[in-house]
Amino acid sequence: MSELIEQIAHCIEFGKINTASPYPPDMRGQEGADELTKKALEQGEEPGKILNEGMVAGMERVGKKFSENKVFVPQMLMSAKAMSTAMQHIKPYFLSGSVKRKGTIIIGTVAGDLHDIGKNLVGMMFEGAGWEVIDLGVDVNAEKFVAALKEKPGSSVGLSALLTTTMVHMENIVQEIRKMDHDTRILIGGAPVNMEFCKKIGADYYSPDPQGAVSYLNQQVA
Ligand code: B1M
Repeated sequence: MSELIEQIAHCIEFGKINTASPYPPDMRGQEGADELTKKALEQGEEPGKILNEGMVAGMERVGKKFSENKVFVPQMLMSAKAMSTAMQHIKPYFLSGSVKRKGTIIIGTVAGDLHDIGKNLVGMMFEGAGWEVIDLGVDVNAEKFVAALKEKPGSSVGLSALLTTTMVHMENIVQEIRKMDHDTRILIGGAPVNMEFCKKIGADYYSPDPQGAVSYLNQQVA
């Protein structure tokens, strides 16, 4: 891995957003995820590599430390802020610019859950693959998904959950959507869910990553 990508992972892990950010104190005055990501792109590093080996890797490290009680919610928040700031630089590389859309996908992080980084990546990849994306944000309940579907009938739906306590809300959301339109394609993703859970709640497809979700829907409309 290039040194620059490792530095990006380090900044995400320790929540170093940019040079101006005083946090963490021992990195004061140093470049953060913001400047380093820009620099990596300028030096020709591949955006997918920066994302997966830099940003996502840094996030995994902070998650592991949180599990081990070595860091707490404020540190995770700083890491999340560093990651979303850096993502702004790589986003344009994932957007196709094509005007003809393959269809619409309504995405959201389910009720009770505020984790949006994975969901945002999913949205970004779909946009890049030529889909219109309606992003309902975080903490989205069944009513909001159904209302969005009524506004845009025929759309597919993508649900994200990062907590074992919120993945259970997916079932209710799937049921309410099916009541309205039985044929809506519903995809789920997020760390605690899997294909078995997907089948159990009556969703159509589970993907561990955004690319898998995009490939699935692309195949459905091909
Ligand atoms: Co939270 N958090 N968090 N957190 N957090 C986790 C998820 C946790 C695993 C940490 C840990 O214990 N190791 C743990 C969950 C345990 C569990 O339920 N099994 C946890 C916890 C416990 C909590 C709180 C309860 C902590 C507390 O308050 N005591 C709290 C809950 C708040 C709430 O939601 N109501 C909380 C809060 C937060 C912050 C707000 C501080 C922050 C989120 C900020 C934000 O998102 N804007 C945060 C963070 C950053 C994390 C970790 C460290 C990183 C999550 C992340 O962004 N990963 C996380 C630990 C970890 O994941 N290692 C953790 C990077 C992202 C790219 O990956 O979101 O998995 P991910 O998305 C992936 C795939 O899952 C997939 O594609 C993405 C790219 O590969 N994917 C899909 C996701 N959705 C998809 C949908 C698809 C397809 C693929 O199709 C539709």
